[in-house]
Amino acid sequence: MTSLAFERTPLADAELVRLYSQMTQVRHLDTSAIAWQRQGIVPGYAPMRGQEAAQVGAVAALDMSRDFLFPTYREMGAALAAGVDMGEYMATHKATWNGGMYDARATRVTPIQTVIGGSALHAVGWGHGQRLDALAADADAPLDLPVALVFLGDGATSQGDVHEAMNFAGVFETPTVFFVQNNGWAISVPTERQVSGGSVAARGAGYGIAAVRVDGNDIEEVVQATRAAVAHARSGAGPVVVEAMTYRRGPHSTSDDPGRYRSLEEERNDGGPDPLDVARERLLSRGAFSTADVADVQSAAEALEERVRADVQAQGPRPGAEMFEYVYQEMPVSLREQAAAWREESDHV
Ligand SMILES: Cc1ncc(C[n+]2csc(CCOP(=O)(O)OP(=O)(O)O)c2C)c(N)n1
Repeated sequence: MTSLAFERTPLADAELVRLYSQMTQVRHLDTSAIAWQRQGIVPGYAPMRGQEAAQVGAVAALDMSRDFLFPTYREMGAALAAGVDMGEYMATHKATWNGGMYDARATRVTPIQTVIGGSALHAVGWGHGQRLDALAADADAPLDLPVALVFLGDGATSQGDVHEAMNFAGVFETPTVFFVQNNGWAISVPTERQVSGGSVAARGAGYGIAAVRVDGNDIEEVVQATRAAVAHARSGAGPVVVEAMTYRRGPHSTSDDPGRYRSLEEERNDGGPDPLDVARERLLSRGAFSTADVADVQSAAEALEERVRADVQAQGPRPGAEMFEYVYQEMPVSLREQAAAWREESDHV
């Protein structure tokens, strides 16, 4: 494996404060979203407790004015860090055909993807286009490419789509960062039952692409490694696999019962240090933060959650006719016929 080197120097205090604040908001929203599901505000949700440092840290390494993010259904923290409005994002979990209500083009965050591994191909295709555009503009200029960062789970790396994506990313040297959150599980299947070859990062060698494995509970390590990966991809040196070792500290989704495949004791022992505790202890021990600052960050997170809950509750159902819109730029005849038939049938409902 070509192992990607990265700096292990600490982040500046102000940056760590900013990232800790984001992680606290994410933790609070995540915990609340599970309660919202129980209260019937959203029909379902995919919790991400334990993955805050991985997601917030990965996005901190990007330039959201020109890079693009390809999330899965578990990337609420990444969306928040990328500046997506959380009311519009949480609409994603209201089970409408629109997905979320946020604007993918303006935010540079694609709609969430529940087809496991599917977005790896989209990210590689987008990046390939960026490279071709840059070469067409000036073939001799040093490359300074927009980068696609695609989030994957460890389970997703068992999918054919991901092998195709990594292979062609390597062949075409696309500016793609495959950011794999290895949270230990693919629903009820542990990593060791579905990833062959020792690690996900080891896959890089087979595709001739650089790879690195990092402690996903340590935000500073995640940021520094992902910055190195983004710089590598931006310069035209090709894709990178970043494997962030995390742990999914709760159920796979609000309809999963993890008690059927792991014990509470295993959950406690295997989780590793809580990423929020790691960041907070570091700030306190450096003297960059007081306990009063911790309380202020928590109050800001609570205020954000109240605003987002009010926004989500205020969103009514979407008009049925919308399901035919936004699919094609020009609606084909067959779809127009379906829309007409649907309208006729639903007229008397
Ligand atoms: C193509 C496809 N196959 C199967 C599924 C069903 N499925 C939903 S989540 C999941 C496991 C994903 O695990 P991982 O990639 O590790 O991500 P995590 O959920 O742990 O974040 C599967 C198999 C799916 N959504 N899409």
